[in-house]
Amino acid sequence: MNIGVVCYPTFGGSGVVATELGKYLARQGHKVHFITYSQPVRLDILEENIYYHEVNVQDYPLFQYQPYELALSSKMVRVTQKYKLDLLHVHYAIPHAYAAFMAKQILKAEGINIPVITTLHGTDITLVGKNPSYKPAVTFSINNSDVVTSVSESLRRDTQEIFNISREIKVIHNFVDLSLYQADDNCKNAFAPKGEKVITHISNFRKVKRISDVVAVFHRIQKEHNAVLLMLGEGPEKERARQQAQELGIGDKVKFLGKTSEVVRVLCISDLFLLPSEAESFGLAALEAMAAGVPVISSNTGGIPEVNINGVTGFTADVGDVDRMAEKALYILQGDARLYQFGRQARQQAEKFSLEQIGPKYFELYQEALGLVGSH
Ligand code: GMT
Repeated sequence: MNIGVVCYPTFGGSGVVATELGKYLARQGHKVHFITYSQPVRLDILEENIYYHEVNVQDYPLFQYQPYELALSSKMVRVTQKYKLDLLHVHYAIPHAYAAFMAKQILKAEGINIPVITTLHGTDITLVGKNPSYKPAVTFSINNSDVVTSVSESLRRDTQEIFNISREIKVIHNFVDLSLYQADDNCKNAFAPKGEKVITHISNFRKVKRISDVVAVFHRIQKEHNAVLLMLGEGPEKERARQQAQELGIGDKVKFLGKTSEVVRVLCISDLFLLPSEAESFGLAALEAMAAGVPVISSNTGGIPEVNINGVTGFTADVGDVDRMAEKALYILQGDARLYQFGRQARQQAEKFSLEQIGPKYFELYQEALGLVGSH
């Protein structure tokens, strides 16, 4: 199959899912064409069957905002024609599903009928998509995709509640490549030379992640345990978090590692993962931590409870309830046996979301989508 993939190329979860799925399909022998404005961070363009097409937006002084959707649609049209794509799979509705609809119409006028699969990821629905400035266009592009998937049951429900949706939404949970996650004790010395407990958080440091709760929970943890907090990622709330840590007198214990490519290694040396988000359709970072055998303390919002099972793989608490989060973190950290047990259960839960189990579901969907429009 020749597959076109549109996604955000950044560190965000939707881009990671799109890239890992594309790499998996390429390993199965399909030709996978990524169409994005820069090379996706986890994409190795030297891998077999992987192609990368950059979307270039013309800078013109008349435009206050450059028309990215137009450039993206045009690129989708050209790549589909040149490489005889069988389908377009777009991740994150805004503006990808909208641009894909336009590309589909342009191609239709040329006699090419290509199915569009839209995967909804989270804030494209729960935060940005429902804003009145985007809502009609998002509703239209979801309803006019050939197949729509969401990454959790919770996101499916939210989509149906927020928008006037006339089509089925299939849930395909996010996945993780379990083979990448192996314990790496050697590397632990670098961050925890005195045997400190390693507490980790990974995100794009947006408000929705409630970064100040991460610091507040860690503040309570480190009163009882010799511990460090590793903060991975970049974003608008990072400096505020640094300041908060300084004010609490724990600046030396909170380490900001930025956009590191060593996510897997850091997770493999972690003892506990914190994800206190305000909204979270799935929580891919939590799943990745669990794959590394790391228990998760999280909020119970959105799709997180579909991943982090309260009392089994870690604990969940109401958004903002840092007292309970800290109390449960301390409970897990109380003794190696308990930490090990939660870690093992976390890994077992992650195994239900393996690439081998979830990857084929997308392929089945592609075949279904091709049947829907009839191959060309
Ligand atoms: O929706 C976003 O905030 C961006 C998106 C991303 O690109 O990181 O994150 C969402 O998609 C991830 C992958 O499916 C999910 O694991 C995240 O839970 C989800 N983020 C939110 O819902 C806040």
